[in-house]
Amino acid sequence: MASNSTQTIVIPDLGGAEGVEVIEIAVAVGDTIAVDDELIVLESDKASMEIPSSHAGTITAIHVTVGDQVNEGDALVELELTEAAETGKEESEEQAEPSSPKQQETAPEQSAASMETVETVEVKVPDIGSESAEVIEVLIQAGDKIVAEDSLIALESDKASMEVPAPVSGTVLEVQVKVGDTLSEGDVIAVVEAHLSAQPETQTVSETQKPPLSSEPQPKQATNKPVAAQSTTVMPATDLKEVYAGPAVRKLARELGVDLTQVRATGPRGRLQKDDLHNYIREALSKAREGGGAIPAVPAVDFAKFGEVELVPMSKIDKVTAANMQRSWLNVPHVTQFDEADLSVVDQLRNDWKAQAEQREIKLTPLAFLLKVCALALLEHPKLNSSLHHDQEHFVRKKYVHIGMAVDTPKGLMVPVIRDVDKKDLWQLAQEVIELAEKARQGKLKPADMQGGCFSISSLGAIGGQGFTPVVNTPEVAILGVSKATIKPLWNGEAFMPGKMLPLSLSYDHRVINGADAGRFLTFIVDALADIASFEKDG
Ligand code: CAO
Repeated sequence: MASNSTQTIVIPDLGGAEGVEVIEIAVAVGDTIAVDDELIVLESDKASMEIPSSHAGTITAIHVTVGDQVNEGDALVELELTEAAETGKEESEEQAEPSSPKQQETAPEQSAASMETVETVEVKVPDIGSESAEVIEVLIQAGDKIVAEDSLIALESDKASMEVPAPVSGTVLEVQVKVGDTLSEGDVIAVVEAHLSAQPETQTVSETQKPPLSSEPQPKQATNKPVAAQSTTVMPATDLKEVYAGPAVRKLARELGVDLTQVRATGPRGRLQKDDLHNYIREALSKAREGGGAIPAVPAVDFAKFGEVELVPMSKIDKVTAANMQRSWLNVPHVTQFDEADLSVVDQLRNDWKAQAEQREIKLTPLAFLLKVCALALLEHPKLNSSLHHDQEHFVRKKYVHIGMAVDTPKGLMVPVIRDVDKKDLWQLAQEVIELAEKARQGKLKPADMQGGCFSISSLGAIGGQGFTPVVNTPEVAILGVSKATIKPLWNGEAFMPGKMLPLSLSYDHRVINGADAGRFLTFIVDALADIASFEKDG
């Protein structure tokens, strides 16, 4: 249970560093965090470190923003402590430091004498804030000339990575560690012939007389793996574990589905920053727009060279339709199946119900019958009433039957959805067709009116044509194209008789539906239209 007790978490000892920049904030107001969860990432020009929380609770305020320069003791976040955290800790509601490992003042001591002295120094692992850490990179070799603060090795514990800098300037005599070694505080990293002059080379040199024989440098903490290269642009890593990025960037990459190994880092020492991620996505999108990747771009043509032209702006609907059609066409392996249905019975019924239609003031077109039989077909063939789950490992079977109907409007193609088609009678369906088509043509459809479709019908029957291949309205998996019914001679076994034949085309997503499924589905529709009188007695 959450309690109302609050705690201000402040910036801990930063090893004497001042004005350290906040480069990432890994939490947001409302987040519930545990002890040791990362709060922010700080980065000076030399090192970066994650600041973990000393308490568990819910974040109610964040006092810093990216780019702030912070010092020890600055307020970081406000936490509303969870009950467990309160009882588990003795701390009052005073300010508390995060439980970050402290960076120690471990500067080498150096002679203030005027003559340069040469001493052999064992450089040891300093206090690294955890029991042990693995060597992930060795940046020196015997014979190297180093100056104080040069990085010697990079260590990584389960929480953080850090570079261990040289405490003195000199020549490396011997390196005693290799990548993969597990080191603890006090282990010898290297033996260095230290050159100690009267003029201190760095500000970390103290005033004492002699350098210690063993020297503990100060670790430079970094989130994840630091990269030795000093260049500002680093080639993408090949392994995600090799990517040098903080938790906030990793989280963002996960949310956006970006493979961080593909992203070029521009931060200090090859650190991946949020901007790198944004640039990567921007580039990918612009490549896609230009038809990058596998799709060759269509060359721009100056049509005016060949005659007079006029530029007509695309409506919003035109643009949305273009994007949807391209997405569907590129993603869905389309197959189209054709058949013809005998519309004689439908026509007969429409004729029989003429008086009723006039009385109800509803125009009963073949479309209402098609909606009805498609709903029956979807109930009978649930594979067609499904979508591919975005995990690509499941089909989503829908227990409802909502059917979209393509409507031609002055502003472009719109597809309003008729809900629960299976539960409505022909008159209700005909009424809804009229109402939705009217709403569409007047531009009065709301987004909700066009959502939730399971299947679509595109009827060009009143316009003409003998057949077409409609594009699946993905994530639906099939669409029925309806062309113009015409009178054709039908052989009844003895003679040719006139029949009104309706051309139908069923386009389907071959990832979800195979030819046999589609064949059975379309045959069901053809049969049901011929037999509609048996289950639609009076509409
Ligand atoms: N064959 C022959 N005649 C047909 C027919 C068909 N398949 N379908 C409809 N008709 C007839 C109707 O019976 C009506 O004739 P009567 O007035 O004599 O009864 C006439 O054509 C006009 O019908 P309608 O268009 O008013 O009504 P509808 O229910 O058939 O269609 C709607 C409604 C909204 C679907 C339609 O108006 C429309 O917009 N169609 C275009 C859809 C489209 O653009 N599809 C393409 C999408 S993919 O690019």
